[in-house]
Amino acid sequence: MDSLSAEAGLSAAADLIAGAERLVVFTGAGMSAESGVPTFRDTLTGLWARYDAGELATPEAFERDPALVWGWYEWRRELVERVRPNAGHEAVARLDCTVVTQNVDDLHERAGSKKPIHLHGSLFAPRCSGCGKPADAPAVGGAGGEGPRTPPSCRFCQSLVRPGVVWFGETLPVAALEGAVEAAAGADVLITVGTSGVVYPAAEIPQVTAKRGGAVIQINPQPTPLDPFCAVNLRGPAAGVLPEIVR
Ligand code: BV8
Ligand code: ZN
Repeated sequence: MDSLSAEAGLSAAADLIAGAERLVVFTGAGMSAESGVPTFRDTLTGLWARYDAGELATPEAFERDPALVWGWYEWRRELVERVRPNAGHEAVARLDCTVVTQNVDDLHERAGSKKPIHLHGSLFAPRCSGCGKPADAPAVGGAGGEGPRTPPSCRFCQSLVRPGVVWFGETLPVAALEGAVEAAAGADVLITVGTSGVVYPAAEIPQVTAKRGGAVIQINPQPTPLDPFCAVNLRGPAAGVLPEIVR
């Protein structure tokens, strides 16, 4: 179904959500854009501009230059600590739904969403790169600015502590992926918000719902490869559209 006029699209989406029995909200970096968190493609500003996100977010990059990669994630963590959930996060928190996110920020939790499923980990769960044990979260509110920072050492085995995120080439946490696929397979309505739908296996999630006959609603200012799977495509920003369709 091609995109209905904006008004019709908004009310069709609102009706689907109001009538949903098992609702999933699937989010990407665009969900946090209006809070001031750069999307994955935009995170490379300033010092980081000379690097490719896909390169920095890899075990090889951490192996090669741990201080550069740790510095990048610490910069992103401090940025997230300085911002607040937006009206989109707040609208999602009002819904009785399962939240599945690719984001490593904690804005869904801070808006009040219960136990969102983090497919790609979190900026707030550092662990040892050797023994895997959780490491102490770095002090809150540091304004370390941009630049390489030496990662702390594990107090159990002295190996380097790494960010608790999933890097390219690494498998996703099994429980998170299984929980997300199960929720998507059982959903009668899934809203996909602010994702370019190019990173796998995460991008499969909305497709699981569509292939099971569920209705998929997309919120994104731009078209994405997920368009063909969607019953309703709403071309707008998350913090503008979600409060409109969540009664
Ligand atoms: C794996 C954590 C087993 C770290 C991330 C199948 C086909 C092709 C490739 C593969 C495949 N299977 C596996 C691969 C390889 C790879 C992959 O998918 N590569 C892609 C690039 C082709 N996948 C993996 O490596 C995965 N692991 O498969 O393991 C394996 C291992 C080896 C070999 C084979 C299999 C692990 C992937 C996870 C990587 N970690 N994040 C960190 O954050 O630093 S991924 C990271 O990038 C994010 O988490 C997210 O998933 C992705 C970015 O996408 P988006 O969130 O969508 O953000 P993006 O910036 O792209 O787009 C923003 C969108 O928002 C845009 O559409 C924009 O229009 C919109 N927008 C902007 N403003 C707003 C808005 N929308 C609404 N409102 C607004 N205001
Ligand atoms: Zn260790």
